[in-house]
Amino acid sequence: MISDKVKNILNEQINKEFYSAYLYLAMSAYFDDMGLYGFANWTKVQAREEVDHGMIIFDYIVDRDKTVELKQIDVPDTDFKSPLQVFEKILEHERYVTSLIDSIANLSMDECDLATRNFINWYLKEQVEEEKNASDIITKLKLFGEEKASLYLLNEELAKRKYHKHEYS
Ligand code: OFO
Repeated sequence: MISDKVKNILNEQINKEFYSAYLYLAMSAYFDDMGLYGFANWTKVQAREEVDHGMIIFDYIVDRDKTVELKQIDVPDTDFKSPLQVFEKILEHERYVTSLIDSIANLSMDECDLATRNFINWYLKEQVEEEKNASDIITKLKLFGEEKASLYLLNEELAKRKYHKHEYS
């Protein structure tokens, strides 16, 4: 049985995941404008994964016989200055999302909701990967710099990322 408190925080998280999708789409458009199509691809694939994250919570609320409440999605920040600054924003954002997931885990324990506590483990693992992905790219951007030749090579690498539907397991 999900309490109203847990239902509310899960509904909030659907909104945050869709906001994440918006944010990554805004970044993708920025990279596209710069002609960095590989960076644009990477962030667009990430946006699709964020939609999957939101939908997994959507389905969980429905499966638990509770009401999904869709809220207004904020306009994403579009103050982008360079590829490095964008990836620093990504890391900062993903750390924030990790803190939200931690709050869901803590609340589900407080509410003795072990099913939700177990459900949210998938997101805890996912966040470790999300933070690592951003921080690995930051390391490369710092190591090789943002000169044209380095950006060209990283752009080629990021162009290879393919979308795979994220499913709860
Ligand atoms: Fe859904 O993990 Fe990123 O934000």
